[in-house]
Amino acid sequence: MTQIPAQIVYKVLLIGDTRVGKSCLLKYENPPIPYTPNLGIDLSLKRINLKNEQEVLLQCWDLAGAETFRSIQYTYFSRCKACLVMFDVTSLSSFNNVTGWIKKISDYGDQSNPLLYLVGSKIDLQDERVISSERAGIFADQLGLRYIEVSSFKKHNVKLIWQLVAEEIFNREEH
Ligand SMILES: Nc1nc2c(ncn2[C@@H]2O[C@H](COP(=O)(O)OP(=O)(O)OP(=O)(O)O)[C@@H](O)[C@H]2O)c(=O)[nH]1
Ligand SMILES: [Mg+2]
Repeated sequence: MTQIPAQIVYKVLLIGDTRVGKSCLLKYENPPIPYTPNLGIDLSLKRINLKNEQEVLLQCWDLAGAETFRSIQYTYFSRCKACLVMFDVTSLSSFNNVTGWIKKISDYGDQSNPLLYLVGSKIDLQDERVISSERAGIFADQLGLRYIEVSSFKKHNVKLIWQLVAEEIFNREEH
């Protein structure tokens, strides 16, 4: 029988334009209010119990979306098992910039071939929404990404997304 190590650590990258809500998704239990921009990079650890009772640790790298910090970003793309590209459903520009973020994964990434997710944020702001679920879903399908919508404020899918990421990475790894 194959032995599974007691603790497994997976590197996960969270990217997207500034203010789309990356840090709030990572800190959904206690979102930073008022807005505090990342200055470079932030690291959060998430302990996840898989359905098979295996415990894994997600090492989540939260990259600043602001232009100023883009020169240091490329160093963080290597060896990640999953990459979440986030846009804000109320911001057309953040959606349009998703393609550029995905390009960075292929430009800066190594051969780790991470699982890719498109994450639509702030779905609590229904009246301000400019990107529909359908549009984002079709776009994600075309690029071969999984699509998931979240609201850190309403705690919608915020726990599930990390569970899903951990389960899918684990299932893809060889044990
Ligand atoms: N309505 C709503 N606002 C949100 C949600 N998540 C985050 N915000 C707000 O969006 C703004 C940006 O959130 P952050 O999580 O700091 O954004 P970020 O993507 O980490 O930004 P950078 O660190 O600059 O790259 C803040 O004012 C948050 O309060 C959400 O689910 N709903
Ligand atoms: Mg941030």
